[in-house]
Amino acid sequence: MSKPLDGIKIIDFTHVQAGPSCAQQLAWFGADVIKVERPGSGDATRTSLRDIPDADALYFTMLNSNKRSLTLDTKKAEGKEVLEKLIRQSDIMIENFAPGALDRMGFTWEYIQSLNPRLILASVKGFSDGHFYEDLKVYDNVAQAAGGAATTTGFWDGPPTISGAALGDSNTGMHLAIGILAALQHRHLTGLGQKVAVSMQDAVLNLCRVKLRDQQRLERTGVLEEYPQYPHGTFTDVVPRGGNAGGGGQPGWILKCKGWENDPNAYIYFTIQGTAWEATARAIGKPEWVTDPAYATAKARQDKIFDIFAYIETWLADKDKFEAIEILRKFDIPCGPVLSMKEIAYDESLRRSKSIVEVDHKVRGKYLTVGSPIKMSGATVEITPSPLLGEHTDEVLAELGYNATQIAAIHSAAAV
Ligand code: CAO
Repeated sequence: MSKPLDGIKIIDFTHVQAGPSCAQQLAWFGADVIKVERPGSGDATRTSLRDIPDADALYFTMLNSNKRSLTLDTKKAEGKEVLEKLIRQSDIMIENFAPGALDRMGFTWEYIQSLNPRLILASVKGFSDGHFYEDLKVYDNVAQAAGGAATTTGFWDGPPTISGAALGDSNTGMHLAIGILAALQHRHLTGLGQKVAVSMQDAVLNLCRVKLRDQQRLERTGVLEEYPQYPHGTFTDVVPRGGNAGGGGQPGWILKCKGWENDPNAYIYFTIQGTAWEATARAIGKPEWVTDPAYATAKARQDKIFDIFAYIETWLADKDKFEAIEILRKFDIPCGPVLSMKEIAYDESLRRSKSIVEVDHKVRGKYLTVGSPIKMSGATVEITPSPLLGEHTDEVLAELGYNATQIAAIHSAAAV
């Protein structure tokens, strides 16, 4: 079966997570992705948080599947020449080095365009060009802090909190992939490549847009009715942390189920959907709340929403999270279990949908990784293991037209 990006060649000049996640997604769509790494060391994630001595760490293997690895010292003349050849023959180059690093290497946007005007150059930086902090090196958590995620995550009596989801990293990578695909389509129309840039701060902010909504509502009305602070607490002029409240106007919270005393994940997320109140009241054994004026409308329930959640927790006390969902799903109530990473790793549904797959790596053996979250009827994604450092160097150099003697010379120059 053909793949959407068959025939597209990508130079993956990225490292750590934000850039690699983007290039990996495009590899899953069928692009030929050549990861360019520094000889001897490669992407720092090959050795970060290793669980098996001398084997590429999971951090690397889970972000670099379906790629080939080419080692090149792009600060040396021999390496630069190879990179130039690659640029001439490729469709896309993705990079996420520190601000200015590519220019310092000699590969300015102007120079890249002169080598190949059809090439799309896609970059991740912490902050946008021209931003006050444009020169900063940035990892995920800084972007979460600067993009609105940290200030709005956690509880009102605790500090700003970082999400476990890589909002600054893989999320930025996915934004970049969208930009690249749009630029590819634009190239069909114009024949020209362009520069696509996504800052990690912007990518986080894009996911925090409802909090920017709330800032404006707060400034206009002084309160945010769906937040736990309303109506009993107080508001300042800044959007507060809302704990586990839902952001869409339907009250929701994380509720304890049977076993919560010993199991940190014995919880469900429960939403009291306005239109499902009758079903909700019946499901939790309070049919009288359907007609009782103190509970019948969302407005009437507002000042006692946490009493209602507390009651639902007493109803949940003899049901584990899966039993609770089995009951609630029959009433069409929007809800779901809090799943631990262990439950997710062994979840049969996720294995069936290939959202979690097992792959066999030459050195480390079998490991789990995520599959493509994007499913397409016209193409399937087979996840292949990540490459060893430089595994495809000779193969790629030969494809670029180098003969055995020239390849040997490139290797010895890199070793010096
Ligand atoms: N050959 C020769 N030199 C190479 C090379 C290669 N194949 N690959 C990289 N280098 C060089 C770079 O040119 C750079 O050299 P200079 O400092 O002399 O310009 C050097 O390696 C270090 O690159 P770096 O500054 O990007 O790496 P770092 O580990 O110091 O910083 C990071 C890492 C992620 C903080 C930084 O790259 C960054 O801010 N990137 C942009 C934002 C980003 O993507 N962050 C998310 C990372 S995922 O959490």
